[in-house]
Amino acid sequence: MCGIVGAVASRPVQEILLEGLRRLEYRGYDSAGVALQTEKGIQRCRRTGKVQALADALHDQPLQGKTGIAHTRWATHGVPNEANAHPHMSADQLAVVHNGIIENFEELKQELQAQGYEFSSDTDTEVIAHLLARELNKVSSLHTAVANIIGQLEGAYALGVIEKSDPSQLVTARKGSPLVIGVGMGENFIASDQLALLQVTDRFMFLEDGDVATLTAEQIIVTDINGAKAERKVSQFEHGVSAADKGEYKHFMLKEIYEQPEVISACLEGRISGDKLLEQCFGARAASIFDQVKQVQIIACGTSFHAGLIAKYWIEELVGIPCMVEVASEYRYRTVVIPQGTLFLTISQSGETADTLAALREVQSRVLASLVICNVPGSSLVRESDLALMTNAGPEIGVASTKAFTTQLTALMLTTIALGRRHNLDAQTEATIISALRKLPQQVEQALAMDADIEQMAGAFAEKHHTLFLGRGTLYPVAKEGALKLKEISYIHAECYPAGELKHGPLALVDKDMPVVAVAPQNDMLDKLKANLQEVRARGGELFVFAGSDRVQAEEGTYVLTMPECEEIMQPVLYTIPLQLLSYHVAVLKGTDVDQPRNLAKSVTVE
Ligand code: HGA
Repeated sequence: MCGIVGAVASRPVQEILLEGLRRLEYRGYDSAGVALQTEKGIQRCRRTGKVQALADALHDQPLQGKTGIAHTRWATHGVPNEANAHPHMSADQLAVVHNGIIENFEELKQELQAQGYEFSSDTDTEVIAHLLARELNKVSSLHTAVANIIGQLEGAYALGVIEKSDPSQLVTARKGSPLVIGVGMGENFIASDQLALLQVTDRFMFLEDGDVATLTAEQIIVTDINGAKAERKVSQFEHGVSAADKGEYKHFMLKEIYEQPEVISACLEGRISGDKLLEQCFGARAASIFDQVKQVQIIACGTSFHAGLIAKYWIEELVGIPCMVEVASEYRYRTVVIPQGTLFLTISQSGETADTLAALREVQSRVLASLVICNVPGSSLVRESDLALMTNAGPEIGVASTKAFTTQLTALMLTTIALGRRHNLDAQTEATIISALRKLPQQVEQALAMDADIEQMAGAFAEKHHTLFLGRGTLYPVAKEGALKLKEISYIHAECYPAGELKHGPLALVDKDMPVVAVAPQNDMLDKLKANLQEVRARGGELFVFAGSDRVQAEEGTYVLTMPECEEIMQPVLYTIPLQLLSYHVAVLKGTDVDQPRNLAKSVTVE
């Protein structure tokens, strides 16, 4: 996490940097800062809290400069205070912004302190500033100094550096943390993601691990990990600028919930034809890889992990091969046995999720092939996987993921079909699924029409401290995702159980103060689920049921909202919608910061 922006131009850049930070605030927001090359040398301004606090300070005392770097922080080393906020400086010579973690910073810090370098923060980042200052005693070019010191850094970094003797340049480098270069006309930029720069350019250059680049207003020079000059392709941003605006909506989260019919269509576009999947959408090598797949290992974190849990049901039922699902932070650190013919499937909105990326790197050479389901083209997971299927959800700004999840599910169903063709899935079943997928955007639209009823229902939750979510089958992970959403943005404790587990423990918690949310579609598990719901009612628990049939009746203490009709196979997508809306409205009633909930950040690029 953390967001970096930098600019080198022939016009003042303070406002460009601030706007970039506002657009990156989803990545971290405990403090923010800028450093600019001014007539008085490098000048810096930092504030704790949100970017607005920094903007207010700069409004009172603007910094005039045409080259600068800026940062919005999500602390990993050192508490979120002004001294730890970036940019970090070495005396008044240079300033650095950093996203990532320097694992060996303690050793480096001791060494530098012994040589007389004074530290003014508890961050790992500050060692980079002093290492550079020390290196600049030996070499005259900032580019060379950066290239020389990055070899000493263990861990992950994306850097932006300015140095006082040459105000016309900005040097950047990356390894393991995201960074793009925005290519302008007579001005150039850096940022942690493209969104931050859409105000100034729509052309981007992606750096590879170990690259160092020097930007001036007129040119960009890149060297690779070996110090050799490198060419990196410039590509055009694909989504409209409006994707980064809230429009008529009060929050990005609500906007993104409402975008789901459109983005699910976008995810299907060009990938299905008639009643068939166009398998080439996975890339030229896909067919020969899929032919050899004997099982699937899914690795993901958070919401993406829930998408993976649903895909497991699909793959085992429709493909008929084993599918394992595990959170990346566990998988990457344990001894894993990888059977032959394993397709390693990662799921990540940003494509930069540190644990998922590390897991991929850990096993890349031991698996048959890797496939990523991802929303950000050009991200690390996309670049490093053998195959990629983009979710095409467009930029997701709300920290709590919504449209990314439902498009992940759409993409996972496409993956299930591609694999299923080689195993259990016949043409007729494929046609049925494709037809269900085609109907999905409209059904999601109908689910969104439940909004007003759900808003009313939210009142029953706002004062509560605990909730329980229940589901069975593919709707169990959907209920888990519902519980995660509620805790993320409303800070209400939400647990989720497969409904059949209720009697094995959690039933002890149920009383009138613990609302129970259940997703109860019309399927052959309905009677079993209804029995579980009776167990709740018998203990005085209030039930809030999203039901797929009139066989779940509203009565005292049981509130029922009927879902639009939908093919059973795509129910996980549809039943996600009311749970997203429920969390949203509860959070709004509680007055929390919906788009930037406390303690969280969006693209989790640290361990
Ligand atoms: N380690 C640095 C940067 C943190 C970061 O990238 N977070 O996502 C710090 O703590 O300031």
